[in-house]
Amino acid sequence: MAIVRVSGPKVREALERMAGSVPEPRRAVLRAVTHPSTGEVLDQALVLFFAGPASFTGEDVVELHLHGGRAVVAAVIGALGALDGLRLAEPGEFTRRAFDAGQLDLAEAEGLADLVQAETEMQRRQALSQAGGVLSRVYEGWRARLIRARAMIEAELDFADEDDVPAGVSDRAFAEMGAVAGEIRAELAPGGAGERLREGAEIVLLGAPNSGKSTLLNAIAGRDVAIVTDEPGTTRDLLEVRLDLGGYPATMVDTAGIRETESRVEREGVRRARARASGADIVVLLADGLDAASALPAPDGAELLRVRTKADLIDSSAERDSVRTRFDHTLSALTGAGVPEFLADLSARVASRLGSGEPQMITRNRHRVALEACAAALDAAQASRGAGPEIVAEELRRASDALGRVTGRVDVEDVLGAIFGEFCIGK
Ligand SMILES: Nc1nc2c(ncn2[C@@H]2O[C@H](COP(=O)(O)OP(=O)(O)OP(=O)(O)O)[C@@H](O)[C@H]2O)c(=O)[nH]1
Ligand SMILES: [Mg+2]
Repeated sequence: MAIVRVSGPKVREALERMAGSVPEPRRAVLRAVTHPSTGEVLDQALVLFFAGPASFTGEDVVELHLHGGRAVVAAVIGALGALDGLRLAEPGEFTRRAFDAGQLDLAEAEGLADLVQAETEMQRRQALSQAGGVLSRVYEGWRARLIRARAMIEAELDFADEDDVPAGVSDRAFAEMGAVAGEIRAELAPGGAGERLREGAEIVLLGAPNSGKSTLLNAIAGRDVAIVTDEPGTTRDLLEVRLDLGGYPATMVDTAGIRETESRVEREGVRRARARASGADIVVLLADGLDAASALPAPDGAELLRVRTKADLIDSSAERDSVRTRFDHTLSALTGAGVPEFLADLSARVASRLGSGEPQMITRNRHRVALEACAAALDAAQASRGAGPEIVAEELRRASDALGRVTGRVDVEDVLGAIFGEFCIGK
C-alpha cells in the first residue's frame, strides 16, 4: 500500500472532485479515486478524512490508502497537482505545520524525526519518549520554576511598599534558582549518553596484517563486506558496518593491518586506521599469536579489548592457557567459536556507554547549548544578588528563555500572569 496525505484548506474541495464527497471524519471509506478533469478512475482507495483542528497538522487532512504501485501513486499525485492550490509538500512540512498550529513543540518534533530514523530498540524508546513530550515537560517544568522565581524577584521590585509581598520571598526565589541549576548540571554531567544514543558507538578493529580483522567483520555482519585473503595488507580503506548490539546502535570499522611498509597506499591505510582508532569508543586489538600480541599498538583514550583470533588453530592446552591470561576473548571467525561471547561483551560495554535506561534530557547539541546557557545565566543571577533585583531578574529571563528555545515556547507575557497568579496583587 501507499498512503498519500494531503493537508490544508483545499482538502475538502479535492475530496469532492476526486472521491465524490467529503467522508465522515475518522471513518475509513472505500472510494473510487478519479482524475478531477477527465473523470478517469485512478484507483480504488481507502479514504480517511480528519477535520481540522483535530488532525496531525491542525488543518483538514486526508489520507488516500492506495495500491502501492508506482504508476498508481504517480497518477494520483499528478491528479492532485492538477488541482488549483495544491502542491507537493516540502521535507518535514507536515510536522512544521503541526508545530505552527501548536500541535507539538520543537523538542517533540525532534523526537518524531528521531523516531522515523530509529534503527535500534533503545533509539526507538528514546525517540518515542521525546516525541511524547517527556523531555519537553522537564524543560517546561524548569522554565516555569524560573519564571516563578523571577516573578518573586520582580514583585519585590515593583511592589515592595505593598503589604501583599511576604517577607523572605527573595530567599525562596534564590533557593529555587539553586535547585534548578543543580538539576540542570546533573543532566549536563554524564557526558552525552542521549546524543551518543542517536549516533551510536564506534568500535574499531585494529591489529597486524593477517590477524583476521576482515574475517571477523564479515562473520559479524553476516555478509562479505571486506575482501579476505592470506596476503598481508589486503585491507587499505576503512570499512564500516552498522550493528545493533542488544538494542544499541554501533558502527564497527575494519582497518588496514598496522605495519611499516613501502607501499604508499598501504601507508595511508595505516595512518587512517590509527586516526580512526584514536576517536573510537572501543578499540578491539586482534592478534593471531602471542608474539603478534606484544607488537599491538596501544591507542590512547578508547576502551580496549584484546582478542586472540584463529582459535581453531590453537592445538596445545599450554598455549590455550597462556592465551587466556593475555586476552579478553579467544575466538575463531571461521568456526564461530567465541564470537557470541565477544558480541555479548561488546553489547554490555556499548550499553554502559550509551544508556542508563532513564530518558535522557539532552539528545541533541542544541539542548546542551541551551542548558549550558541557562546554567551560566543562573550563576550570573546568583552572583548579582548584591547588585540589585533588576539585574537578577534580567539574568533569570535569559535563563528561562534559553530553556524556552528548546521547546520553542519563549513568551514574554508569562511573567505577568505568574506575578498576579502567585501573589493575588491585582485586587
Ligand atoms: N583458521 C583460521 N583462519 C582465519 C581465521 N580468521 C582469518 N583467517 C585467515 O587469515 C587470513 C587473513 O585474514 P583477514 O581477515 O584477511 O586478515 P586481516 O586482519 O583483515 O588482514 P589485513 O587486511 O591484511 O590487515 C585469511 O587467510 C583468513 O582466511 C580463523 O578464525 N581461523
Ligand atoms: Mg583486512
